[in-house]
Amino acid sequence: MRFTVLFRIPKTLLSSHAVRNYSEYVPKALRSLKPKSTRNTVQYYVDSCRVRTVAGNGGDGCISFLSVWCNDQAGPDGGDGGHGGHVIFQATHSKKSLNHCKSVIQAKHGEKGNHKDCTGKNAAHIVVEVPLGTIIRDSSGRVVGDLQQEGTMFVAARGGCGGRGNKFFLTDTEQAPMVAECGADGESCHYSLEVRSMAHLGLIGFPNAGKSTLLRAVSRARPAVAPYPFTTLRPHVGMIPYDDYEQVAIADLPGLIPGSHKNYGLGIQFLKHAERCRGLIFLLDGTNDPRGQYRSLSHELAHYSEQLAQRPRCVVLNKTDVAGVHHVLADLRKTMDVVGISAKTGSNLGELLKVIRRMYDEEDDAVD
Ligand SMILES: Nc1nc2c(ncn2[C@@H]2O[C@H](COP(=O)(O)OP(=O)(O)O)[C@@H](O)[C@H]2O)c(=O)[nH]1
Ligand SMILES: [Mg+2]
Repeated sequence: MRFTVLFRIPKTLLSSHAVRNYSEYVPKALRSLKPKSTRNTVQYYVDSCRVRTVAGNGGDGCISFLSVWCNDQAGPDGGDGGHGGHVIFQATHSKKSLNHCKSVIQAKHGEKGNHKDCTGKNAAHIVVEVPLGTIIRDSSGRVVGDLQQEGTMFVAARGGCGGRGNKFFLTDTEQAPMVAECGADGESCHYSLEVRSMAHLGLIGFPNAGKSTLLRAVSRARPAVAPYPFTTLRPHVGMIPYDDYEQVAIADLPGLIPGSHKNYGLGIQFLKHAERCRGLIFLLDGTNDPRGQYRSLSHELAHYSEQLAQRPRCVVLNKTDVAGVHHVLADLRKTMDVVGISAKTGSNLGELLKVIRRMYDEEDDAVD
């Protein structure tokens, strides 16, 4: 007796072994059909900008007379206008740059007053968050605000007051006042904002000295590290915790190269972040003429600001793990106090942390 097969074998089963003989069949690479994004993903670090702040105008008061079915002349009922919104800068630690600041910041106008004594709505204030340590200058360059503490506010433009409606002008002698106030104009001001990182000590050194590596080794900050100059494109601040619950903030200030004061490389734009530091740590690369580096760094600093060059400093020689650097260290120690460390392997970091703490305490006493 013969049976006929009544079902079909699925193609996928058929192809499982017979076709997948890899000596003949080479799988085809799939090409992604989705086009690459054309969005510009480069992010710039903005630490200074000019803004125009325009506050809202106040709403006008209303002229109106109430008339109801049993009383045609029920008196004036024009409401007051609402107040215009302010523009306010507020310091917060959650912002690190001024990238988000628009060039014109405009608050809304207050609403007009209405009949039946309806007061116009006040406009909401616009609060722009800026990083801690933002300095605000007016158009003449005078410092008008310095936001150093969390939550500190600066009213950059005051909103106009709302005008009063004709109900306000009702008196015994004037029962039908045909007068109401216009809302006042909001202020319009120009400011320049500038961020200066808030750190106790600043790390200064030429590219590849190991500033970012050191900051990563002693704190939880994560600046990029690579063996080429300008890896770090913005200042990073790291906190070093001590066992008496004191924290010392250290800033990695990038972009300094010989000739920076003549605007070579990134120029000295980031050195202004060092102005708030109480002390400076000179980080020298032990493999590349540290004495020359120290001289050159002092020269750049003196050209930027005499005051900054006078700040307390400590000299640190990095890369002591590389052969021969110990001799360089011994040679340097003949003329100045130097701490030798290796940021990469973490050797002698304890000594450096002690020096940092001593510098911090001395400056703390000086400030008090
Ligand atoms: N051998 C050695 N290499 C280091 C040390 N510290 C940093 N480096 C290397 O130096 C290069 C530059 O470091 P980086 O931290 O980016 O320097 P920055 O430009 O000063 O921030 C990197 O390749 C690091 O791995 C160190 O203590 N020993
Ligand atoms: Mg770096």
